[in-house]
Amino acid sequence: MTTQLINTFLLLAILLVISLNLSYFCTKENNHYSVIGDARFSIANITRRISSITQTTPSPLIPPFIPFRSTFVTSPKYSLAACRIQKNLSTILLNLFCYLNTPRKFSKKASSLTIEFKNHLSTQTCNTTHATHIATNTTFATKLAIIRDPVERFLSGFVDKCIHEARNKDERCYGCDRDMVCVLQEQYKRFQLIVDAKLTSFSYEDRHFAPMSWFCDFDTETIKNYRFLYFGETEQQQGQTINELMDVLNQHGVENQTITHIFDELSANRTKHSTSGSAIRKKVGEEMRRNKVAMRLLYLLYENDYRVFNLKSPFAHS
Ligand SMILES: *[C@@H]1O[C@H](CO)[C@@H](O)[C@H](O)[C@H]1NC(C)=O
Ligand SMILES: *[C@@H]1O[C@H](CO)[C@@H](O)[C@H](O)[C@H]1NC(C)=O
Ligand SMILES: *[C@@H]1O[C@H](CO)[C@@H](O)[C@H](O)[C@H]1NC(C)=O
Ligand SMILES: *[C@@H]1O[C@H](CO)[C@@H](O)[C@H](O)[C@H]1NC(C)=O
Ligand SMILES: *[C@@H]1O[C@H](CO)[C@@H](O)[C@H](O)[C@H]1NC(C)=O
Ligand SMILES: CC(=O)N[C@H]1CO[C@H](CO)[C@@H](O)[C@@H]1O
Repeated sequence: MTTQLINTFLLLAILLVISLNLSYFCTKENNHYSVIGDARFSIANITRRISSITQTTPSPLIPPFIPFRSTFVTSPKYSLAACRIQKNLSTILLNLFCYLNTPRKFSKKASSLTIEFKNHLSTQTCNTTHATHIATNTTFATKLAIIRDPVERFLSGFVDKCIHEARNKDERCYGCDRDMVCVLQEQYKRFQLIVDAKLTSFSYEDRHFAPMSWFCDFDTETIKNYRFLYFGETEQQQGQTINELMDVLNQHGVENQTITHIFDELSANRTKHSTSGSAIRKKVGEEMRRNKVAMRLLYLLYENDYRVFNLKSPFAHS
């Protein structure tokens, strides 16, 4: 018991030192979440320390890096690939990469990346845009992953799946009938079973609520190969993410006209792809933060995501 406590404090101390040092470097960095040049603060070094500690100490936290089915999109022409984690963003990524792979097939009028665009996509192009296991493939100089605050990601999924979708499907979210603690408890049990390889088939909910570090073929080594873009909750932060994405396209030789078009599409439709502003999301979010049981379960499920991706954790500690 006491060794566990000491280990926890050690880990916290290490994380504190790392994040203090990182914040010093990050203030000068344009892209806060991309891999930092200094080897001492590489994601590999950070995750290695974490995994060496979590492996020797039995922890109630859901561990990182459990291999989970992931889908990717690629554009070999531009040496670009992306991992699709979040449902809505992943739809955008798919459309974007399909567009990159066949930009000239579309007139300006019929090329909305979102709704209209879908009707004009060539199935063949889109099929070849899909890929598996790109994390170590050197064909792609840049491998993108868009990450989001883990608790905000859960909240957004909860509102979408367990409130909106559950209206028409009683069995949705394990029949919990909008009870967040019920969903979290069930999900915690299921994730523990998955970690112990005791569950062979994954539910719709598992796929939406699994920790981000389970996707993208991430492990302590492959995570180094990714460039991370952070998708924030405010319009301003999301606008910044779109700008960073456009920079990446530019660096990879995508034509200005194509970039301009993609930029206009994403900017015009940005707010529609986030529920962060909705009244119900605000209300459920406030209830969530007041509910100690829900926050404790969220800590168990997602604290390792905060550590792995070096995001500021909302949990005081254990
Ligand atoms: C980890 O950090 C050490 C210095 O503390 C450095 O020498 C080493 O190259 C780093 N390893 C990686 C994989 O970044
Ligand atoms: C694209 O994939 C779908 C199913 O994934 C398949 O039915 C279809 O035949 C494929 N089309 C082409 C042109 O490869
Ligand atoms: C890397 O990706 C390219 C393009 O999708 C593919 O042709 C190649 O087989 C992949 N290489 C490996 C080692 O998977
Ligand atoms: C394309 O954009 C780059 C900078 O992003 C600029 O230097 C270049 O002049 C632009 N080219 C055209 C044809 O507009
Ligand atoms: C995802 O998109 C659907 C419509 O396609 C929308 O109703 C929902 O609010 C979106 N959810 C999130 C989390 O952005
Ligand atoms: C899905 C969606 O809302 N698509 C819209 C994106 O923006 C363009 C231009 O404003 C609209 O025409 C699309 O309907």
